[in-house]
Amino acid sequence: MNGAHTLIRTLLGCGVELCVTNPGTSEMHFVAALDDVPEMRAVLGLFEGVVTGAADGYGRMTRRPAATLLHLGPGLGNGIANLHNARRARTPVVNVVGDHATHHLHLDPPLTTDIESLARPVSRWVRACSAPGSLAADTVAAVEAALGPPGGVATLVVPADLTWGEAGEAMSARLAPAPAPVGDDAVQGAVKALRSGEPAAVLTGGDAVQRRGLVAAARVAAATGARLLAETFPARLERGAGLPAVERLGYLAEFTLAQLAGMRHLVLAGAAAPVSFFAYPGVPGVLVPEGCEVHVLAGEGDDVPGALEALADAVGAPARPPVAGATRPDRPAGALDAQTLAAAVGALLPEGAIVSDEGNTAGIVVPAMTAGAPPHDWLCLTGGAIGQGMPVATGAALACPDRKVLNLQADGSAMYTLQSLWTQAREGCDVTTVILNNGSYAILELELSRVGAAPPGPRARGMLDIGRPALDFVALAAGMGVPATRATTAEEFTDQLGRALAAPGPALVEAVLH
Ligand SMILES: Cc1ncc(C[n+]2csc(CCOP(=O)(O)OP(=O)(O)O)c2C)c(N)n1
Ligand SMILES: [Mg+2]
Repeated sequence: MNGAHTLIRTLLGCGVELCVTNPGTSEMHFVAALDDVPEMRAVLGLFEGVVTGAADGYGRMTRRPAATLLHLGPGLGNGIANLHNARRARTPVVNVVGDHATHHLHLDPPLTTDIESLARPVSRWVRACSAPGSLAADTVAAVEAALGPPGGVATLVVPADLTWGEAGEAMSARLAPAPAPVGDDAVQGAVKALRSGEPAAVLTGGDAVQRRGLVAAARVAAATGARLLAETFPARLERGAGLPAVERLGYLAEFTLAQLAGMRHLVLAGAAAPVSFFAYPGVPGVLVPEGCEVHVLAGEGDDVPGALEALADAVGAPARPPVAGATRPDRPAGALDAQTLAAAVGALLPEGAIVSDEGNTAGIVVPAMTAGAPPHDWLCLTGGAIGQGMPVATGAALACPDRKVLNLQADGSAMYTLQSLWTQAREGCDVTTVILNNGSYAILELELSRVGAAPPGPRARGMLDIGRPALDFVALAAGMGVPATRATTAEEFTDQLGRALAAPGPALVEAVLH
């Protein structure tokens, strides 16, 4: 038993059962030890953004961390965008980064870099193991830090010599840190605001947008007439027929301003007060309207569903709130565009599906068209760093092998972490990927005009056009072992989506949009 065994067995002893890896020479003892510890599932990603995004998707669904295994600073650097999204999603992740052996580091060999500085902005906890005797305790501390409410990325840097030498016994710990209960002051403050008779809204986020929190928030809304809202990009939203419907704030500042217009009270439950994603000339950054008072019912790390239940009881709310009815759009016909694509998804979304949504502009109407579909989960682009959808879909499928994962995937964002398909094929992940192929960075065409830049000339347009040459997603998927078809009409798309959803295992449908 060497340090690698100690590390892996301690992870297992703390409930970490999946390790998503992209290893290098400094992680070879970890890799070798995997054969001795078959209880640890090990999954290979062919790029670190796949690894970190898959850990995020897994953690969003299980609320238990997966471990990563990354190769020194450059490997971590490649994985940072999706660690950023995981941080914004408050997902527990144990981010294991290998380093050179302690006695080798001072030679400054080519792969040497400042790993901790790279890790810090995306991690709530960073520790470099420095002694074999503390490897097990450091690993327990990493899992504890990842799980600490509301959850986050804990980075453990492990020098190679600690994995090949003796590091003592593995440890185990039952870690289930509880969120902090919310004080009565906060509840009473919200009661007062919601009973004021003035227009009010409850803005939910974090774990307030899963069943328990949503039911409580909808009870509050039913009792007080407050508007029920959710943050723009929730990490995991439970929705569909039988669940309370919640309106998400819009991505564009103007939309959010319109949604909040006239509000005098905004009660925050697990969400931050809304701000604009970007600054635009003449558009405010803070999106809380003037004259609207913000009341924090429960914040990050608090027991948000518990606080909402206390609030619901305090306002004498009915036990059962109104819920979304079961309705589906008809199967669409005609041209394949954002509208008909959304109708097809609404007509076919299976019960219990997990939707990894990186549909971007072309996916904008899918939420409305699936509001009455059977209950499902919706995973959003929490941190705005694109290239999340395919890895998160992969991790969600690893977490929930008995559920169908539907990845709504815009073409430009797909090209960041397309290698996810290979992992899906190798692991038999039950993921249907829909590529929304509009041949463009369409959102940036819109943003270009919104920021007040000069009208685009041919060179500027060339930076936003990804249709020259046209990407062939059917061929790209086939090249990674995922069966794929291409649809150019609504009828073709609906047929192909139905077939992909009916068959187990990975499949891809390329929707060529008009
Ligand atoms: C990591 C990262 N790089 C770049 C961007 C800037 N960016 C935002 S949207 C976008 C293009 C999205 O294109 P696509 O996924 O095809 O969606 P569409 O806009 O066409 O709906 C880019 C490059 C980003 N948000 N994150
Ligand atoms: Mg696009």
